[in-house]
Amino acid sequence: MGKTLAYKLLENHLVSGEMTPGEEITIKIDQTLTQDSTGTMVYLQLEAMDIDKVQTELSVAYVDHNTLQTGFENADDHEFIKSVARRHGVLFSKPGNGICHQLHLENFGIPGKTLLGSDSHTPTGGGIGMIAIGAGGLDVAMAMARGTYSLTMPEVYNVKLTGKLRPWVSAKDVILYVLQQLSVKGGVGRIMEYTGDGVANLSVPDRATITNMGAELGATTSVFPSDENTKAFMEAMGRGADFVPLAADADAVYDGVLEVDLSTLEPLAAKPHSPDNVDSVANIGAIKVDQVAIGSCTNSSYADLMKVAEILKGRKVAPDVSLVISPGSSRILTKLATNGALADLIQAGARVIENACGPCIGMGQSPRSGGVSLRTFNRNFKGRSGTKDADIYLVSPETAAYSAIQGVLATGMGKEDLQPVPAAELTPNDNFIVYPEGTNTENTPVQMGPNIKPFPLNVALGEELKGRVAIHAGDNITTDDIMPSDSRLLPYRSNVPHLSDYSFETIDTGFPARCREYQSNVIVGGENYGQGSSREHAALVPLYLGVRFVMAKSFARIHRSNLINSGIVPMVFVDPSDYDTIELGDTMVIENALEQIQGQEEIVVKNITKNKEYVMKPELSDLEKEMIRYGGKINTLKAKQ
Ligand code: MIC
Ligand code: SF4
Repeated sequence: MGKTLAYKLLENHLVSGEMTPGEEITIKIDQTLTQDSTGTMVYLQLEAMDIDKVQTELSVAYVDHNTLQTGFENADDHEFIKSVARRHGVLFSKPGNGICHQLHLENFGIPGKTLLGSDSHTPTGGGIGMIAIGAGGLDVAMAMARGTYSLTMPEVYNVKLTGKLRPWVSAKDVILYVLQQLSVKGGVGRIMEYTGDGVANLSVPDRATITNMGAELGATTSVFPSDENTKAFMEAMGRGADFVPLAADADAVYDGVLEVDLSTLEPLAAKPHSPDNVDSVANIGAIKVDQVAIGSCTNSSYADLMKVAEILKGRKVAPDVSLVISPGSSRILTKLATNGALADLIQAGARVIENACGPCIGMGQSPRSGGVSLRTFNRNFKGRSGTKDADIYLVSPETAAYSAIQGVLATGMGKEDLQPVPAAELTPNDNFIVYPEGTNTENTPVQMGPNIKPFPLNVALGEELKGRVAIHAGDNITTDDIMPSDSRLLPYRSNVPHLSDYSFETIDTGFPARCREYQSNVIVGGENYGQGSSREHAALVPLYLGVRFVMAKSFARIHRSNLINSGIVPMVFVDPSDYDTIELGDTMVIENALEQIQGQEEIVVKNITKNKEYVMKPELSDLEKEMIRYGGKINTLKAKQ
């Protein structure tokens, strides 16, 4: 029986465990990346582990999220990260260099290697045949300290591509189509592996757009083969020597398949407020647009921005539209500046902003109240733009640029020609990277600004776990709901006490006060609880607010791990209809908690208020049970030292 590419790459890195879906495996991690909004926590945790040099082949600390610097907080965080990076042999990418995932593809990614990143869109690296996985900060800190990562062996799901995209249809439409078919939980417990004749018709930036948004499917990661297009990309980045050809066996067997004929796809859009709420641009119709935002780790490549420049050249952004463009990297912006495309963008009326995440994470450029914003980004969760009542649509760069001119949602398909963008070499720019060179780097003093507060720690599991239901939430609750992020809050990513006042702000402003009143708390959620980002603040803030366990219909992968790393028990309803019988304020208790959680597959949670009993499954591996027992990962490490 032939092997899938994902299986081969994992097998090459296997340290322990059986490679059967659902079993826990430990793999060697070759590279790690962090970004600044999760990075401060990662490096605080790394410091707590008391190591000298990192154990990976390469670790990079990027600064791309918190670049507004409206006060001292962000700049202090940057200094902190830079000092710890130097101390432990980590490369530091200065703010302004670009977005971590784009930069990693350009500068450091290598086909066949493993990459663990403290950001959910780390699977962008799957575009060049890496096994690139997003994880919580503590897992990334551990990977730096030990060079390994443990995960549940996923199934490998095949997306088989045939045909060729038509002009005005792009990689973004491919992944929006997959999301429409499979939904935001369609990838949970899976690696999405792309194969078929159609693969050869997609460039690396196209593939990276698709693997990037595999995060929105909830997938563990996504991967493309490494082929002639990969070679061309690596050469254009000045790294031809790093190319390695990789593919699945011809007779590889998959756990499921979705066939996509690229030549039949049309321009699509994800409507508010979920990336899988997809319809065609034609069906949605010519809705009036207030803002168009082009960029993010999904669609800020050189090819994307050149398509945008071609569409805008010699034309004018509609009077009622604000068009904002954030290039993915310093290399890309340099190329646009030297070939004249930047002038075309500005001349048309575009606002070109810093090479960073920017509006994608609500760091500036919030749309007007009740406004409509078309974005080439990957998430359109309610409130994420910084404007609670704005309607965000996710679209391709082609659709975004054409709509910016028309002032309404529109595609140029069938109306205008659009030429493919020829590949171009992007001159390397090392001047934004600080290398940890020299002797005695381990003596570099750690720079801690006053905004950096210690992270909360749980306590060992007691005989009884008891708490009151502080929120009864619905399906697909995002980490943006649990711990919102925007220009007000992102500067406080190293200050959990401050963040705690805003938890669940978008859906229930009473949550923090209720938690403080009850003191010991329970969260109840629906399907896919904790989807979205890797931010462990969505676990650390509830921990700080006294949350002891979470009862849900199902969990998203990274958030579930973050809860366990914090010593909070995630549990799944055996009978999902139990969910409906629970109300806010109910008192829940797990008797003999230690014995039940450590020993049994199914445990009983008593609802004392309603006099009911619920059978729940914690579904914990042996390592996870240990973490719950000691009260989280850090406490486990300490206990076992
Ligand atoms: C996001 O896109 O939501 C983020 C901001 O990049 C997060 C990380 C974070 O919350 O810092 C992610 O995707 O993991
Ligand atoms: Fe940055 Fe947005 Fe990508 Fe997250 S999704 S890494 S905020 S660009």
